[in-house]
Amino acid sequence: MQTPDSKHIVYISLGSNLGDKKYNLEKAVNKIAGRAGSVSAVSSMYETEPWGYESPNTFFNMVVRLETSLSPTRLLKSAQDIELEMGRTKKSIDSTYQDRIIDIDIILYDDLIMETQELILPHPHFHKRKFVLEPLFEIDPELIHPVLGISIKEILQNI
Ligand code: PH2
Ligand code: MG
Ligand code: MG
Repeated sequence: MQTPDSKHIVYISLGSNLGDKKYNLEKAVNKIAGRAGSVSAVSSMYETEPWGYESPNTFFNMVVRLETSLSPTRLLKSAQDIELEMGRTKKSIDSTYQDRIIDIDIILYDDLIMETQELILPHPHFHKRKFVLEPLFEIDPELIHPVLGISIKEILQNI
């Protein structure tokens, strides 16, 4: 049973490729910690090339582990609020990714598998993206992908 104080373990991926990128990541992590729960692990920041679209602006990416009592939907709303407060504008144009001040994505929420219009868990692309897998590996290499049934370490070895 889920009570209001149940703790859920969530992994969140953050990325920024505009402005003071490292500062943007730090600010977003502080905002998450201030309103969504307690941040129990933080990866290093990784400089990465834009994946899936062309841009001269490289990214900084990181992953944090969050312990939260928020539901997936509430947590998503909280992440979206933070993105907006930090000045995030367009998400994509004609389904092409855009440069951004901050992107906050829920990657895993316990071992929950769900799909609604607004949120798919686990994140449907993260197992293909080194910019998520590498920082996640740094925090929890043995973590099992709930759909693929293999660890982050194994996913990275096969990529
Ligand atoms: N996010 C994307 C698309 N491409 N590439 C990098 N390196 N880092 C990202 O965070 C990223 C991306 C969509 O959200
Ligand atoms: Mg994203
Ligand atoms: Mg996003």
